[in-house]
Amino acid sequence: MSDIIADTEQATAAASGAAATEQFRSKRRTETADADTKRVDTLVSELLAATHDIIRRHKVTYAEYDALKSWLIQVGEDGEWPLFLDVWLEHVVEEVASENREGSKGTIEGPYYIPDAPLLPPEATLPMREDEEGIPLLFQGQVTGVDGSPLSGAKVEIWHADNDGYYSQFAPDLPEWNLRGTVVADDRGNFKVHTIEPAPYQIPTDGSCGTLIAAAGWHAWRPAHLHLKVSAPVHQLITTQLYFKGGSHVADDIASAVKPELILEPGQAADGKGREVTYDFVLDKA
Ligand code: MBD
Ligand code: FE
Repeated sequence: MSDIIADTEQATAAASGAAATEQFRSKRRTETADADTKRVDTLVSELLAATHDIIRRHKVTYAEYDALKSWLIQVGEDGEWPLFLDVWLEHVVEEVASENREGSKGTIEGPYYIPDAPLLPPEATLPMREDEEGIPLLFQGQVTGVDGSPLSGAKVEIWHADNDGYYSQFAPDLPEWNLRGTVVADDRGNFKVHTIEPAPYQIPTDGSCGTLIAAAGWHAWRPAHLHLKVSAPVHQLITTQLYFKGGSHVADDIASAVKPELILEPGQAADGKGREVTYDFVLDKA
C-alpha cells in the first residue's frame, strides 16, 4: 500500500494524485516510445501551432496566460497529471490504438490500475470487507478468440470503486486489494466473479482538475464502472470498462470513455441476492 495514502486520514485530491503519480512511475509498458527526432518535431510543433491559433482567435490576455501558468504548476503539485491526461486525452489515444481490432471493444485504463492483483479461481469473490456495502453483483462470462474458440488459461483482471466511489490504494482506510483481483478462467475460458456494484466516481473537487471543472461549469462525474484487463496466451490484451444501463452519467461521462457495446444490463440474480450479468470477451490474435 502506498505510504502516501496510508499516512493520510482523509481522501484528498493531493493524496490520490500522489498515489496515481507514484503508480504511473513504476509502470512499464511492454513497448516504449523511441525518441525519433522527426516525430517529436512534428507532434510538438503541431501542438504548439494549434495553441498559437487558439490564442490569436480568442485574443488570450496576459491575465489568462498567468492563470494558465499557475494552474499548470498546481496540477503538478497536486500529482494530478495522471488524472488530467486519462480523463481528457486518453480516450482518443485508445481510439487510435484499437482501430483495427476485430474482437471486443475496449476503452481507457484510467489512473487507478494496479498490476499483480491476487490470483483467484474461475469462480471467485473479489477481496472485500466483511461488511462491504453495495448491491451484490455476479459478473460472469467466457473468453474466446475471434473464431469462437474458448481460451483456456485466460486471465480476467478486475478492479473497481466501492459503494462510496473509492479505489483501494488511492483512498485511505481500505484494505490493500479491496475490490481488485485476477480471475483465472477455467479450461473453457469461463469465469464467475462475485462482487458488489460500484458507485459513480466523482473527480476530486479539491484539486486542480476540480478547479478546472468548476471554472468551466462542467460536472465532475464518471458513470459507475467495472475496469477490466482480459488476456490469454498468444492473444492481444484488452483493457476495457463496463457500465450499467440507466445509471447516472452513462450518457455524459466526463472521461468520454463509454461505448454502446460496453453497457451491461444486469437482471435479478438467480439466488435472489442482488443482480447478475453475463458478458463475453473476444480477443484478437497477437
Ligand atoms: C476513474 O475511476 C477512471 O476510471 C478514470 C478514467 C479517470 C478518473 C477516475
Ligand atoms: Fe475508474
